[in-house]
Amino acid sequence: MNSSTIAAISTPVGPGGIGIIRISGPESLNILKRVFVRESNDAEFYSHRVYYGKIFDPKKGLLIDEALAIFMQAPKSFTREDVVELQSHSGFVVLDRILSAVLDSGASLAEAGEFTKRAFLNGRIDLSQAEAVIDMISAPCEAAVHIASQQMSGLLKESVEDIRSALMGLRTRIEAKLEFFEEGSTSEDQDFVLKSIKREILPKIEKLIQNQKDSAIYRDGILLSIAGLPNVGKSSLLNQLVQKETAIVSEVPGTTRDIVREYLTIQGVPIVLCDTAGLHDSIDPVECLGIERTRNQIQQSDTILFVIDASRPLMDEEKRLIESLKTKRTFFLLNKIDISDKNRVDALKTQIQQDKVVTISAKTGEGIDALKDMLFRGIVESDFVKHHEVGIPNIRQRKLLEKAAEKLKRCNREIVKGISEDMVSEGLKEVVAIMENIIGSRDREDLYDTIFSQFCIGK
Ligand SMILES: Nc1nc2c(ncn2[C@@H]2O[C@H](COP(=O)(O)OP(=O)(O)O)[C@@H](O)[C@H]2O)c(=O)[nH]1
Ligand SMILES: [Mg+2]
Repeated sequence: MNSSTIAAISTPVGPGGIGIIRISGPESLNILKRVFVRESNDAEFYSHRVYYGKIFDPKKGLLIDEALAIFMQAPKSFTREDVVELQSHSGFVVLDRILSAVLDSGASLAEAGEFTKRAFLNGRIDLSQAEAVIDMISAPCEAAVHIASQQMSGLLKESVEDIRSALMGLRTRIEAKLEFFEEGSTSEDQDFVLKSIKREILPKIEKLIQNQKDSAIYRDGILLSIAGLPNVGKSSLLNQLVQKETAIVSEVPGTTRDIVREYLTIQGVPIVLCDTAGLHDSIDPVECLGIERTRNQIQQSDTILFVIDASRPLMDEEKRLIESLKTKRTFFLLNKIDISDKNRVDALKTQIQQDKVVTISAKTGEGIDALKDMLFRGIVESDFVKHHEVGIPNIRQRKLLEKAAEKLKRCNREIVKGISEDMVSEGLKEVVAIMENIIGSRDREDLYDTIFSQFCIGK
């Protein structure tokens, strides 16, 4: 346990109904008694009860604010230390004065993430759970919150521990042979290790890596670009999807030159939506620059919305573009159906010959909900969030898992070549160490400092 007592403002700074100051460490209760005065003058605080009183500046004896105080006796608290929470009115000056009073009474200012770090160092949570706290705070959408909360419950930790103990089992088997039989292990043992790695351990690691890849869209969102010839209604579509007049809509072709970005979520998936300059041969140098940017943007995007004006026949240039988009996930949108007719739309569909075709009117909003539905189904191909059982690593953990998989594959190749048992055992030991770094073995100060410094102060 840490001997110092730390404090910080734990709620966002700014005017608000309630602000919370959190204190953690052995002096928490004494500090509470120094700054907080109850109406009844009763000095006793029972754990996990809420008390009403007033906070005074202990140096000057001045009243700061009325407040509620909660004392949480160790180990039943977030940090497993004695914790006090003071709930006052929010507002920068009030909270700052209370924090000063608490610091004057014996606490030191907490560093970023120090509360969570203590929870980790005191064994309340493992590293993957601590990282889930960061993910939870910064989750951009519901699905990301869901992933983070699963992580906090320790699902990944269980999977990693499972893999770790399987590896330990293999090591023990080899080591035992090395200890007791001079002639070393038999080819039967080597074969057993080889098969266990290949059939049991590697698939588990690979599943975790895949889970991280699949979940990335929930954490980072996807990049969706609207492309097409000038004047087909790209900017109108962006405005319709985000329900505001972000991009300039005009009947003058070549209006949009720079890339316009907006953010939206479709059923919890964060999306960065980009409007681009219309693609065509232009002689205007500024427009040409815009078109160049559009081409780069298309390259970088996860998915393209290719807009076609359905009130006129397909242009040759459009045919070429449709062909060139074959390698990208593209949705083809037949726009302006409010001024087109069924025969023309059907003819266009036959010409385009793609399955992801949606008819819309960016002007009236017709077909936009169907488009959103189709996008969601097309992008989130699996029922990923609800149906994974082994936990979802973050990018740091995925890198370690990839390293582990690489080492195991190498280990297997070397077993086939006939390396010595102690080399195999050494290889397995390295992979066990990697597994321990994923969940954290509580003695890697350097690693923790980097991870916890990503937190905000007060968490
Ligand atoms: N009738 C009709 N007009 C549209 C529709 N979408 C866009 N427009 C019009 O087409 C013109 C070009 O639209 P804009 O969004 O600027 O196209 P962009 O050049 O592709 O970005 C404007 O006059 C829009 O009002 C639509 O669905 N129906
Ligand atoms: Mg435009």
